[in-house]
Amino acid sequence: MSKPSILVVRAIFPEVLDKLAQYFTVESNTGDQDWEPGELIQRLQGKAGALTTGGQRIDAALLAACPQLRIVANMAVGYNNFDLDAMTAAGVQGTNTPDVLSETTADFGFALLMATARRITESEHFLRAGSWKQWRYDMFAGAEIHGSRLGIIGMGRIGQGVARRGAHGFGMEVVYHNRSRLTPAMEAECKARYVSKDELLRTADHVVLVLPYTAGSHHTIGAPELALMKPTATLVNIARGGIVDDMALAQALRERRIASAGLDVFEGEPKVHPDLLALPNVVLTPHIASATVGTRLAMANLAADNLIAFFEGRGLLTPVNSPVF
Ligand code: 8YV
Repeated sequence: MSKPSILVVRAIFPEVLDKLAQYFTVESNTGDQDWEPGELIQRLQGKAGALTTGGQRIDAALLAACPQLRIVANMAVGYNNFDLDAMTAAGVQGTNTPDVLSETTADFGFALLMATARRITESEHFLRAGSWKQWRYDMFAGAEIHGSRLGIIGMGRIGQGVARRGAHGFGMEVVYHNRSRLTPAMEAECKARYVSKDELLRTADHVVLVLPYTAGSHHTIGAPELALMKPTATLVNIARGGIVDDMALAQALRERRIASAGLDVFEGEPKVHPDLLALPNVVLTPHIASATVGTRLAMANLAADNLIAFFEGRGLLTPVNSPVF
């Protein structure tokens, strides 16, 4: 029997491509440049499966043009690049890569929080520029981490990881806001207390965003929310671009209405709002929260294993919809 054909839309680990080649006829993106939607559609012709990396929109127009497509395995936990209703209606399975990246991403969230509150990159730029001439009592004096109040919006697996680090590692008082409350046992494990979004924004010393991007979470943090925050507060976004109104944030940072921000994700990335690039009190990283070798390999393997399971007719590991076939 001939192997099903699949498309791998960006470069991934060679060993994962080798594994896929045992089960499929694989076309991969050897140039590793993002394909325009038209080229993606053209390359998907005759493909029954695709491995995507989160940046490729799978919508009704693409699905209509690719009737042979049966499964799209996203190498990302977030799947806002999927029009899930359109996929389900078209009978196309979607999968993602939860769990394998949670702790690594929580580590990064904490690293970004610390770099931002303690002004690490700003002070490094100062040093590299040769500007360090003498000690000064308030030189790069930042905000306290230990003993401060950490507010987490979005309390899934990654949010809980950030909470545990803050509460157990740094003695922070953790408050959170989420669509649904955690069970009392989970709240106890994270030492986290549920509060309203307004209370969180008004009282937290540091706010970390870890919620999924949906139409409902667009601009969760805009000018009105920034106005509620303490002028000494830090804002960290490791979730998705679009959850923060980047223009409103740049204005708040410029006017010192909040102290600083750490951003790993941006509206319209890889473009970054030029106002953010011009500010000293923001730490900017290129969407690397899950980027350790081990975690990225685990993500690629999980996406590949979903494809293999699907075509072998076995249960999917991490499905995100239930189309009727
Ligand atoms: C991915 C992420 O690296 O998993 C996610 O949702 O944001 C990252 O871990 C990214 O989506 C790849 O495009």
